[in-house]
Amino acid sequence: GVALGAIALAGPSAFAQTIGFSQVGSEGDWRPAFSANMQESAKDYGVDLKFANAQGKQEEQLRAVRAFIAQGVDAIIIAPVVVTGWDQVLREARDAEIPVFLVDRDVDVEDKSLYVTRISADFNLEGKLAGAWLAAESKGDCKIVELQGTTGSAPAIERKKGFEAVIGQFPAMEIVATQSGDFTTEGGKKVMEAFIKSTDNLDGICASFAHNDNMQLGAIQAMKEAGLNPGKDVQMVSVDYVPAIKDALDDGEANASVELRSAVGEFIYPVVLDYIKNPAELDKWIVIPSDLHTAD
Ligand code: GYE
Repeated sequence: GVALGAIALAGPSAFAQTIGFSQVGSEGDWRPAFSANMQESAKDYGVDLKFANAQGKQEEQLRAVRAFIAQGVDAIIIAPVVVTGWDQVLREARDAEIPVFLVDRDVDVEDKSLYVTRISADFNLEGKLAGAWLAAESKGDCKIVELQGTTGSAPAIERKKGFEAVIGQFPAMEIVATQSGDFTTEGGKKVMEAFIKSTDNLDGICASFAHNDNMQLGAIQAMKEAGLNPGKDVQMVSVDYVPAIKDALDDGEANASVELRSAVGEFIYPVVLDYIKNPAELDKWIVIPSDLHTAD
């Protein structure tokens, strides 16, 4: 006991906790900003962060998590690509007595005790905020094209559900075309090109709802190339609020974006580090607030 205080004076590095972080990939603009924040703020918390980029592949994530287990890290943080397929590897972490924290995306496991908690925004609420904005803007009368995020990912599932829950209250609001653009600018551009063809130049379409800004930015490009007026003829609403969509909002080519905070290391590390010191049961979800922005 006596030695503890004295050793603590040696500074955080003497007690650095080693944390493995399995990140989805580097798609879009939000994800790299989130990765950079996790890496930079690790230093502020004296965390030795082992960062693994899965390039959008769940197999890579499973490999990374198993490598973290083999290294005997103090905790594992996962931003899961998709919700399914996690039970087995989470059991392996539990058998090794390594606590697992989810950040950003969710998993679908029967036994929620397999992870300590999830620290993330409420994607369902984001979809609702987007839908509520569009309902007000269109006075409840709007045919919508939807650009979905990565199939099977929590944000694609929940943003769609939340959005549909709100527009479902308005008999004249309807999604007339929907497709996945995989959360990328190129994906969004391709999907919007297909929508432009299938709807005769977006004839009668009042809005584009994209599950993230990068797909919307790709959609804006596709529409401009087709001689259409994004932000004017078609209302453009998306999620993330990255710098490029702020520019598009200023230019009147986008109309609304729900902010997803990327500087969230300050929410995540204190929870993980406290738990390592004092493994007390936590709420299963620690929610980071969301906010809707428009041009004004
Ligand atoms: O909105 C998107 C990213 O998982 C909520 O993933 C996140 C989403 C985010 O690629 O831009």
